[in-house]
Amino acid sequence: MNTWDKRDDMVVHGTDPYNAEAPPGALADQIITPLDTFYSRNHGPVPDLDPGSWRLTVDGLVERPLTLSLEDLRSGFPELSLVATLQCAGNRRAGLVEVRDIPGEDPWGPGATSTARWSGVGLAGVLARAGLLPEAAHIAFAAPDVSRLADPAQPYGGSIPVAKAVGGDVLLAWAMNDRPLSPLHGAPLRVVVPGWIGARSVKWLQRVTAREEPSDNYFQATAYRLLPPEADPAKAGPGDGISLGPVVLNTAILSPGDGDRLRPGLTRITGYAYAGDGRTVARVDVSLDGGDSWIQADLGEQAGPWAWRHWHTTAELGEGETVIAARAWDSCGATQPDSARDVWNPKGYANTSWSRVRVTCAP
Ligand code: MTE
Ligand code: MO
Repeated sequence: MNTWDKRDDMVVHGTDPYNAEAPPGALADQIITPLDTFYSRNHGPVPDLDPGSWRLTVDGLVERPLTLSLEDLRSGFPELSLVATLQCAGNRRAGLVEVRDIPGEDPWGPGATSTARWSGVGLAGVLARAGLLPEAAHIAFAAPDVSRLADPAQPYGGSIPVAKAVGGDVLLAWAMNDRPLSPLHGAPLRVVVPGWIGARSVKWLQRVTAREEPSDNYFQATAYRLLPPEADPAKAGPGDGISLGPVVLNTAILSPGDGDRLRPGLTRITGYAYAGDGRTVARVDVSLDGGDSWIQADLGEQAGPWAWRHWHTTAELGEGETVIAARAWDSCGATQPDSARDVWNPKGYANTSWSRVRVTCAP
């Protein structure tokens, strides 16, 4: 265990701020990710907030602005729990970096996604108590942590449309896997926006503001946007590119690992797939011949509408090198592009191309 109570074999992309993911095999075969294995993505130092004096402000386009303590939230609203996957928009960026370098962004593997059972209160109930005015179209979240990697330094925040905020199972969570939320994961209270990119699940939540427009926070207006391939991200300003919201269908092979040396013969192949808001994983295909032919994987349990789905199959691997590829299909019939070239973008978000691992079999 290290400072943040994470397993010792975490792939650490940075310590200040702390950014780390579990090795792929550690995510295999379990729907709920243990706390010590759950990835963490931070843009600034982790704030140390005193839960006793902490308050949540609810303001903006509401009839009754609110100031709520943790106790007010616990006693004033029903406690809700749900299993939800968080997926960083930068998950699998390493595959994009292989196409063309992405300076200034960490090369995350397939572990920038994890699943927890979250408990807290529904955002919808809190907004109902405040009384949303008819002009309210977006709900903005603000936190105290400041990113010094942006120039000038930027506080963290983001927003979601009102329809998702009131109808999308959005939680204000104080517990993760039935344990009090840790400082690293957003204590005392964080947003969990199921089915949306992790960036919208704002940690260390201090303010919820109803607005006509999306948040003008840097991380909503400028970062987490998909720019065209030729754009210079250093010159991108507020509103440029496509704002990322609902997660795009994705999958990753978790076992065997890339570069593994195996014995020839029947080999178990496992992974996860995740479809994001409004869709479910309908099918996962695995290929050993570059996509000329496909085996349908067995899908594991669907733990509610907001959880990833694990899958597995067995395939006969011959001697020598094999590239195993996997692609998922969602309930809309959409699937994933073959190549990372097809989706390369200057900030390295949403690498949804086929997952591939290269293994070598020798007797
Ligand atoms: N909230 C704050 N206040 N500061 C942050 O840096 N990172 C976001 C989101 N919420 C972030 C934040 C991003 S990009 C992701 S992917 C998730 O938190 C990661 O949550 P985790 O660290 O609990 O895994
Ligand atoms: Mo993220």
